[in-house]
Amino acid sequence: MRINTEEMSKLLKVYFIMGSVNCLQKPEDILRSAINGGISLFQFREKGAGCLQGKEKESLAKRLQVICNESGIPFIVNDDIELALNINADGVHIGQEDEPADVVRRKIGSKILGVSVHNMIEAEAAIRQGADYLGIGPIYPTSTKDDAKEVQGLTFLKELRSASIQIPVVGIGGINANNTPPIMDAGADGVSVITAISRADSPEKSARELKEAIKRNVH
Ligand code: TZP
Ligand code: MG
Repeated sequence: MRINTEEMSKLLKVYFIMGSVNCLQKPEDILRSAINGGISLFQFREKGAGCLQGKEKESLAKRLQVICNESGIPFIVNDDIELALNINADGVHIGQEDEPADVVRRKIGSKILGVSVHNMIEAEAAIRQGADYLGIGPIYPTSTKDDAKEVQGLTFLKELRSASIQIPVVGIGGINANNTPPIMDAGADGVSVITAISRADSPEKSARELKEAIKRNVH
């Protein structure tokens, strides 16, 4: 059975995304610490210069998946549908450069499907094709993604909500606890972060601060 909107919305509150290249400490330690701090969802995103490939990538994915499973945190895989199916991940997140959402939906059955979108046409297509949630960004400047699109601020998020599109939505790009409130006010269900947690001195503290910021701004 597909996840319902309410459950999806809850999972998006503090959505931590990480791959080995984002880490200053051991990925397993960062993930455990982030879980202790209260993240609600995890995405394995093994991308960028020097990222792991093949068996090494799969092995890290499995190690992180075990940690998520122990704590009941759903484990999402970025882009790599084959890996997600091989290890029986809880879902996948795709962008506009990946296979179309309806093709991915057929491959993954009822697993969670997230799609990055940047305008109304992409958003409407993703919803029609079976997305469970949308990722919107970069909201703020980020240096984590080399090929990130232009910073869009909150304009598109607000446009989506004023068009009465109710699908769960998460903001991404340059987000931390301090700049979270306007994103929630604009109608997001939660925030997704890489650097704010993966490169924090204490991923646990950083995750907790994000969780507190969300709690104060839930509508
Ligand atoms: N997509 C848009 S911005 C971004 C992705 C994957 C990177 C977000 O990373 P950070 O470090 O939280 O800015
Ligand atoms: Mg992609």
